[in-house]
Amino acid sequence: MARSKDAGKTASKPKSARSSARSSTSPARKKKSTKPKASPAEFTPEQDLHAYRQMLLIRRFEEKAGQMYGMGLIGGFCHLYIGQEAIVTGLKMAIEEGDQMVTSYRDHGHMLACGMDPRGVMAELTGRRGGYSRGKGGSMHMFSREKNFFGGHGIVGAQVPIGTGLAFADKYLDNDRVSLTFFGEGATNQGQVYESFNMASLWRLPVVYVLENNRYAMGTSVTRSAAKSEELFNRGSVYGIPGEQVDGMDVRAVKEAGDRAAAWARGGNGPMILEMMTYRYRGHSMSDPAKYRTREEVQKMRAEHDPIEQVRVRLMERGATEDTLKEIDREVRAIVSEAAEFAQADLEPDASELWTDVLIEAGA
Ligand SMILES: Cc1ncc(C[n+]2csc(CCOP(=O)(O)OP(=O)(O)O)c2C)c(N)n1
Ligand SMILES: [Mg+2]
Repeated sequence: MARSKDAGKTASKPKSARSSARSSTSPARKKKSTKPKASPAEFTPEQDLHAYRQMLLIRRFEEKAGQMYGMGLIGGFCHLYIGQEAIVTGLKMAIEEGDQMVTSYRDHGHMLACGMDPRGVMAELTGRRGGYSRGKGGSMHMFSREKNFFGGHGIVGAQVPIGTGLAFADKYLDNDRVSLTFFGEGATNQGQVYESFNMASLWRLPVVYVLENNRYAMGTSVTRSAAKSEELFNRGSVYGIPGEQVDGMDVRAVKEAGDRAAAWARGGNGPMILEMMTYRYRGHSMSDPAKYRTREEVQKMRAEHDPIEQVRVRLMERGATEDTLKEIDREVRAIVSEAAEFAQADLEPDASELWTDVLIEAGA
């Protein structure tokens, strides 16, 4: 792979040290780390409609979750994904049935993109027995083996070794699957991320590291917390992991980069890092008034880069009618309302459930 300025310093290493690194015939060494490409390939109208519907579902679901939290119907933490919808939507369009996803606590969008039932997700938020963790996990702890979604993790960066482990299992089982392992830019300064990079590169594990750079980790801006914050996609370079920076607000760019990265990992070349440049419109969690940034900054992102609006404009330019788009909006709102009603009508778990699902039964 191309060397960054810093990585270039390794050129002065003794020859023996260089030759003990991965062989220069490794395809990973030829892959360049790059900044975003100028313009991604167009979507077909069907792809645009699919992306529009999917991103709108995530946005409306999150808006409803925010409302319900405000009404006291959701307890605990609740981190919304509003603004970042193009990332999980575009990547889901790039991967194949059976590929896995694992992410942090900002996870509702990932679950919906994986095809998990909005009723089960919302009921988990309200702590009801029809929720994905039977009402005992909440926003940050939901899983679906059926949909290959492995959580939902509250400890920053904890999902990175887990996603790497999924890829280890995939390689071991030789099942041709890829693990998409998402984390925020705030997690990129954690040791466990680099321990994972090392093993993933060493064993050429089929993992795509999706770094969702929304510019803030709680109230701390990336420029205040990360060295060389303008090129986090290069953070795997010393391990020989190629990286790309991607416009994470453009679902087409996300899918295109996802196609490349998934093919790379599936092709036996090892891991790849996709740094998705994005923005969260809401505070870190529902309890964050977001005073560390200006209202104008948020407004500018919404007005100029909104991922859903971009697709809406494209669809209209290519002949979609207002009626078609309104109909999609109506359908999506109906799905979300139904989920919200279910999540309020469903029962709370019975007290006898307090000790179930805590430990796996012997022999299970
Ligand atoms: C190990 C650990 N340290 C600190 C926290 C508290 N914490 C929760 S979220 C967060 C910020 C993480 O930001 P980032 O990785 O950028 O993800 P984002 O919230 O922007 O999606 C912090 C510090 C935590 N949950 N776990
Ligand atoms: Mg962040």
